[in-house]
Amino acid sequence: MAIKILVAGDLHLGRSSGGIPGGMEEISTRETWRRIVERCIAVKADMLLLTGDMVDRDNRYFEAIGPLQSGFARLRDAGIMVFMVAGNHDFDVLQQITGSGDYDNVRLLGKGGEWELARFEKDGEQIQVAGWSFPLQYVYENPLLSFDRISPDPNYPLIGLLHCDLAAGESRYGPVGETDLLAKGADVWALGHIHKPWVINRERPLVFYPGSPHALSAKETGARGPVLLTMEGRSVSREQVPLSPVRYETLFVDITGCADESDVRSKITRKLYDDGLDQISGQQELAWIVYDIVLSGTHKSPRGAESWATTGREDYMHEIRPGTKIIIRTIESIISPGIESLEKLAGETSPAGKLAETLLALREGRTTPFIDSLLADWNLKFQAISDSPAYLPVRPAVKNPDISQGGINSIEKECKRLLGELIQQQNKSQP
Ligand SMILES: [Mn+2]
Repeated sequence: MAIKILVAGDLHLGRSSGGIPGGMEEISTRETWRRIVERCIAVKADMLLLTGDMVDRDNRYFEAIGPLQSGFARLRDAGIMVFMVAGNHDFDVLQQITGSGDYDNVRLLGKGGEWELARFEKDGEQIQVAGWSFPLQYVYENPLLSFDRISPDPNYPLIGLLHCDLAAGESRYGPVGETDLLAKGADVWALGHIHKPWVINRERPLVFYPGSPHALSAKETGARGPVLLTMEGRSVSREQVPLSPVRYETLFVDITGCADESDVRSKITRKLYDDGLDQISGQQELAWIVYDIVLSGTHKSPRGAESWATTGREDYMHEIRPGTKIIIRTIESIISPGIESLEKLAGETSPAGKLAETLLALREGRTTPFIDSLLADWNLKFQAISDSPAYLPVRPAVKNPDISQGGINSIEKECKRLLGELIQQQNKSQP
């Protein structure tokens, strides 16, 4: 008989999705916790595995504990086991909740940073769950170094539960390497900490981050939700269950050929509608789709086209079906002046000529002395900003940013913007 397991982590109870007007219950992570619990019951899951950071450190006492407890009680009444580990956000609070002894169906594994093994049995089938919890907010050492202190039975499937920072090099959030995980003899590693859903290894062992089940900010794009595992012996199938009430997306809108404001606006509206329909197919639970729009294509006045698009952005809200609304969070522009005008201009020695030459070179992947000097300048300034003490607390989140590509994108964007303005001024001064 198959064993059904729902896996979630990084819910950050106490937080809500950003960039959405009003403070509705449906955009808070409590709502997604409620949905996870109800889904466990609806699919008749045997167990729920939680991979840490279920509770947000900054908001824990007031908002998180009550919902977590009532969820545990619902699961207890439905006969569903919960195995969990603590992350860097909830290393102390999960222990307080489970320490009360009210929930004999809930096991916090690996308290105090000591690996712990639990057994689950159903109809004569057995699964082992090994877990390790954060003992403190920061852990600089690889938690797998002490894994060998437990002795799982090789005759039964083994699931490892761990909140850790994979492939990050040095980290204060439990750094581990992929090879460490592969070598431990587990059939599945369910991980927490990284918010992007990520499958590191597909075949035994299956190694994956379910990602944050509730999209918290515009950085967390795409479908979000817990992962449903079905285990038959040692064979595992995996399926994401998109339960997040919010989805963030970036949408490119090519405005080439748009003659006026109403053209640009209706192009955007149409694109939003088409994309919105794609997003909601199969996702009954979606209450909000939040778009970052990037205007692209060519226009003789890039600046003008951008301003047509951005006026009235704040008021845009479209109900694409009852209960699901679309809003625009930001509009950015990478519209460029038409290629014909670029080639013609590039021959001139004027400032516009210089910009056009630069844009053509960037488009063809070439570099010029001008681009090299801008890029060197950009790198210096970027370094100065990222080295500033103000960014110290967030620096671990910015891992190896592709600095030169960022510089090139910025240069391209600014060249387009400047050139657009120059052309517009020229057009105005012509009789
Ligand atoms: Mn974490």
